[in-house]
Amino acid sequence: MGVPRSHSPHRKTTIVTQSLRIAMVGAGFMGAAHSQGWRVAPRFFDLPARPEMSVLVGRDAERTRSSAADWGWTESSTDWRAVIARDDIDVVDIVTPGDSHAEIAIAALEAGKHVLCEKPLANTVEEAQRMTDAAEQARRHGIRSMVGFTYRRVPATTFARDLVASGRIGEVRQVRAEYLQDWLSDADAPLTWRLQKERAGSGALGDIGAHAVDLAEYITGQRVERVSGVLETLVSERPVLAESSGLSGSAGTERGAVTVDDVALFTGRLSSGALASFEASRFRTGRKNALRIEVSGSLGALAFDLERLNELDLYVATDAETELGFRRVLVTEPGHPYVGRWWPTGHMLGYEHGFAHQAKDFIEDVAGDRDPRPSFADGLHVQSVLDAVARSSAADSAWVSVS
Ligand code: SOE
Repeated sequence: MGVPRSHSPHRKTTIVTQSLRIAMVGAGFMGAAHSQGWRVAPRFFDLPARPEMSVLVGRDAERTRSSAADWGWTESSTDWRAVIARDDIDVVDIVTPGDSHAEIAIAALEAGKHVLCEKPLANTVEEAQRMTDAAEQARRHGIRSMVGFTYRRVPATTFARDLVASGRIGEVRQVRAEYLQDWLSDADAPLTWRLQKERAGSGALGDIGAHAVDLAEYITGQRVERVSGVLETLVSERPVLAESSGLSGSAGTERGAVTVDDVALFTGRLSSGALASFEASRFRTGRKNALRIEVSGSLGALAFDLERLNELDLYVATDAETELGFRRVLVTEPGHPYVGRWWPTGHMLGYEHGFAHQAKDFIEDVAGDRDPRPSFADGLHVQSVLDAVARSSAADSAWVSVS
């Protein structure tokens, strides 16, 4: 049983001398989330190097200056190339829309900077491949890279992965993974960059389906090898924005074409032969941010829902017959992944903690000369799954191999 601990989370012991000077490119919603991660991680975790939030890079000088001040960055800039060329920057964190990931990441790696890049890794397999090649090249010189599939770092999902790896639910037989949101169910929601193929690459498939694929692969330790799927755009025109930023903005009366999918439904075959079903939708009315996964095994099952992220439902098939049922495990014990450095048992964590855990793991790996995961190669694989789903949809849902 978890013993309530005293209210003393700051049990840090190490005196850190090395610092990692970070430049973050992109200043939208993900910029705020990553800033929170960099700022908080060294205050709660004993890190081998101290992250310094050096430069925030954005497109609009005034807005970037103001965000830098709000979020705790020392400087701001509108020129990512000039920032990447600086000797006093060690890490480049990329949180821009997908259409600029490849250019920025490759330039940063070639300049000898460690790179953290938001998901999905790129907009196309070709870009993701070039990024992975550049990462491999840089790795030979001790330069590290990682993709920001942050939900791997929610304590309950990390714990789920540990349980599957330890054999607790036996052989994985079936997986159901879905990421459901409803912010597009209003047909008058504006045409943001996330609805434009040339900027976002794809719609629900890449934005949130990528998380479902990564989480399913992470928790099961398997790869999706074949898929059959369908993509659909439910509202084909939306009000054009004066300037599109993130999920919202102010729209006028002019309407423009939505060029990405609103819903992606697909079936996948995992490396072991097990079946997995996936859904990514921004039209699931009432579901705000429901990344859910259920893994059914020969000895038990696991179920997680991001809307209840401190909980993991566990079913153990060897329980007494009269007591069988999913039990709700509150993943807030000091023995659970990441939790020990936070609050006393039962005191909840939230969305932003995943970004602190991501920053912590990245810093530990960079300072410890280890390859962080998920790697660019992992990101390339997810990109190949997304591409295979699009190819399958175009071929009347035929089964397609993930290349
Ligand atoms: C928008 O749909 C979004 O912010 C995604 O881009 C994120 O990756 C996901 O974590 C939450 O939803």
